[in-house]
Amino acid sequence: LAEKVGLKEKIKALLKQKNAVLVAHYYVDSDLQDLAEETGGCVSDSLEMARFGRDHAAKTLVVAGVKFMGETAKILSPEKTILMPDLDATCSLDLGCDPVEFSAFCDAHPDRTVVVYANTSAAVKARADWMVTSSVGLDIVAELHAQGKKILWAPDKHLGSYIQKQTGADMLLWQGSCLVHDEFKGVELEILKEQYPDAKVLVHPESPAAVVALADVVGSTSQLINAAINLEAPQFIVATDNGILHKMQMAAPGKTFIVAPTAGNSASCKSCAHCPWMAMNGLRNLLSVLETESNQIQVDPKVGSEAKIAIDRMLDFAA
Ligand code: CIZ
Ligand code: SF4
Repeated sequence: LAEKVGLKEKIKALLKQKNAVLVAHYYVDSDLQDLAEETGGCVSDSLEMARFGRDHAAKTLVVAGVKFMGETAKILSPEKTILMPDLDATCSLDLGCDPVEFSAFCDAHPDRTVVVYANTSAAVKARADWMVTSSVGLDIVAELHAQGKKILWAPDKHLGSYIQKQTGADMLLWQGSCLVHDEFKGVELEILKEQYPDAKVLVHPESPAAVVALADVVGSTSQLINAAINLEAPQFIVATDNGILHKMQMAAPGKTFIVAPTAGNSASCKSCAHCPWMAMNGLRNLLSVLETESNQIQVDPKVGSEAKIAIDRMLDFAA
């Protein structure tokens, strides 16, 4: 504990000294979330992280999250220095959508509007017409569908088929998935619901359809946190990365939050459902990148300016 306090104090001093701000995702370690909040940074989902970083006056952004979040920050603010605690922190959706294969897929379907999820590389975003996050993806696809457009969607198949069902849009889906959300199980969730009949079920739409079907609320991380605050219930079963429980518990202290079951057992498991790449962010490597300014995110300027068109479309839509 004393070591933790010491690390936090050093990080706080360096953030100030270097005119840097810490932007953290809800899925990273609670110490990093608290630090971001205490130092005037932000703890949020990928949409709000992107906006906050772009609009903040700091010259250096430290992004505690995964690679696509650092890249998006760099694309929106090429003049800023973007640091990340570990450059190997990536995402199974990003890894599962190779830019060359993706580009060929787009070339094979030139009649479709290309909509990609934020969890992709800069090169994939550069090939897209729109980038969306889970908080606005449904509204954007609904709007494109109303305009008579056919969609090519990548990479998350569960989020894509959820949006397809909700909007009725014609969507061709890339077959990617998130290794954390893909593990939630419908049958086991039903059994857990029987044990907690008063609980409300909050589900991120990267989860399989059988899990989404049991939800009281389906939404992005921010939307699920709002539901945890606003819905009347003693318990909540939560199907998303367990990092989010920290924020939920702080925002709704009287309520109990339970992680939805994964991998073939009906009990919830607090250490399950945690992204191994989000977990690579810690106090030690955060301090080290602030000291050395190593681990700077770089994006090819041409790729970045093409990707920025797709990102700005979403930011303008969501404004
Ligand atoms: O699963 C993720 O990585 C999410 C939900 C990112 C985001 O949009 O905040
Ligand atoms: Fe990617 Fe899933 Fe990790 Fe989010 S939780 S960064 S979607 S692997």
